[in-house]
Amino acid sequence: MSNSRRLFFALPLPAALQQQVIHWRANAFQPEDGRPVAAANLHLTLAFLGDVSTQKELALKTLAGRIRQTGFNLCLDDLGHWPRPGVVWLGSKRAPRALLQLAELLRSQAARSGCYQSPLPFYPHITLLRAATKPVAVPPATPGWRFSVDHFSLYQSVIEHGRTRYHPLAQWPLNT
Ligand code: 3AM
Repeated sequence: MSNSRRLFFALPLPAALQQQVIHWRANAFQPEDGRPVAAANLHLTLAFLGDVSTQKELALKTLAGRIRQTGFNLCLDDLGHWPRPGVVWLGSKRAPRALLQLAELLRSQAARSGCYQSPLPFYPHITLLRAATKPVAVPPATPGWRFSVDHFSLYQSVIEHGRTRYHPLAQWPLNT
């Protein structure tokens, strides 16, 4: 599809936290466990949109700009492995209600705009390793990082020199 971009809404991780996570990850996993996601690509997907036309992108941005949702603190105190998609992830034992509401809103706006949404339940997570299809010894705990979420972003997913890169296109504040 020409004039379309592969897009998704996500929560970015603060740059300092991205660095802390990759340094911890280097010790917490073995090289054969999976392919590490680049520090700058660490994010929490809220809604995957797929290939979106310029016109639909504009409409989705307008809808995103109308969202009035409170910010929240996110505690990254959970870890897991999904062998089927081959993902090792970082998450929250108790996802904040505001996070779930924000994702639900973005996903329903996307669905109403014709972006296919997976029927699988939304499980908020940050992908740490991909291609993790073999058993992985998941550490018993994370350092328990916490950060304050005060905006969400729209990203474009592109392949550059054979590597996936996520470019932030726009961001919207969450109410304090
Ligand atoms: O970082 P995670 O894994 O949570 O897995 C892709 C990534 O999320 C997901 O969108 C995010 C940015 O690429 N993704 C890719 N293709 C997808 C699809 N067809 C998808 N999510 C749902 N359906």
